[in-house]
Amino acid sequence: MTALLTLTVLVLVAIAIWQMTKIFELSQLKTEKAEIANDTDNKYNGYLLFAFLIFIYGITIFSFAKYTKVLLPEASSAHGGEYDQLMWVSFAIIFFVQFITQALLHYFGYKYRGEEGKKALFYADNDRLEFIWTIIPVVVLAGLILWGLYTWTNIMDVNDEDDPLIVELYAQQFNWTARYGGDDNVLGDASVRLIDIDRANVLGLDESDPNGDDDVIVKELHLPVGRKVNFKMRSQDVLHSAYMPHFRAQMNCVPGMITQFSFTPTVTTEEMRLNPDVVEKVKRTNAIRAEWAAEGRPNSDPWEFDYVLLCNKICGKSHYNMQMKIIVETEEEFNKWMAEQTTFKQTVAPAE
Ligand SMILES: [Cu+2]
Repeated sequence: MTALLTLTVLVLVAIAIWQMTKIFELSQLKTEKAEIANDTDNKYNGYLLFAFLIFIYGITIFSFAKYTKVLLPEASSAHGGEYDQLMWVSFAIIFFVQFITQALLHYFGYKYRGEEGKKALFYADNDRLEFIWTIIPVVVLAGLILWGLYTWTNIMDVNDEDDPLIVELYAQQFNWTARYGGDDNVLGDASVRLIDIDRANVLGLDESDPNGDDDVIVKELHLPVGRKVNFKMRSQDVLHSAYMPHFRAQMNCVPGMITQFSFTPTVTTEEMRLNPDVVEKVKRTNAIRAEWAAEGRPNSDPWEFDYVLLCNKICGKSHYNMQMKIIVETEEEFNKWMAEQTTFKQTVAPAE
């Protein structure tokens, strides 16, 4: 509150000084037209344009140098490479075009600055020039869009070829639950209307559907490396979004319908922990955490890399913490883990 008052006083004082200066200026006898830019003013503005050009190039280079490290590490899914390539090519084109157009824009602003007695040339149009600056963006954009559509169609082709593992991701405020199809790899029918918390039927499985008996419900997502996974997303309450950044995957979870996404994990958690970018990130994070620990602040335990499933729709007050750990492991490790899990039939309480 004090800060706001101080700021208000400062602003008011500034306005008062400005007004007083104006009154003083108005009271002076005018000898020259001070409001109209003269050659010196125009020259300064021309130089300022150049300075601004250097500033935007500088800040671009600075941002690339300093912040590239916060980008995601190499993709951990089969389709991720293609997706990243599309993004980097788009970045490169944008960077190249902005580098040239900004230079031209500011150079011409400087070159043709106002000068006493100089008159602008009347130049109606030039068909060839207009053709060139229309056709180049058309070709480049059409290429990018077509490539994007092709990539999108490839990624979004959810089918049952190659014996995919079927996994349901169930979103609710504010946590995730995963469900596997069990031995038959078929998910039992479910509806939010059948949820029975007292009997531990938390996902609303339809008990009359035998496919659901061997379903496995978990709070930590395990995936075997190299096997395609078909995700079926459901939401209990509001819009959520299942976001698995390391796998370049995201799909909205919509109440009342099942949405799908499919990908093949290609790098195990163990392998990813050895990735140079990840090693660096862990080092940086733990350096900050060590400082926190020294200050006695919470959440300062050393961190270890894990894949995560995050919610990417602002779905309520604890949205920020809506996440689930994902472990990508070898098929043997996965099968061993799966064998230790209990099925829906084993965990649900008998009906009275
Ligand atoms: Cu959410």
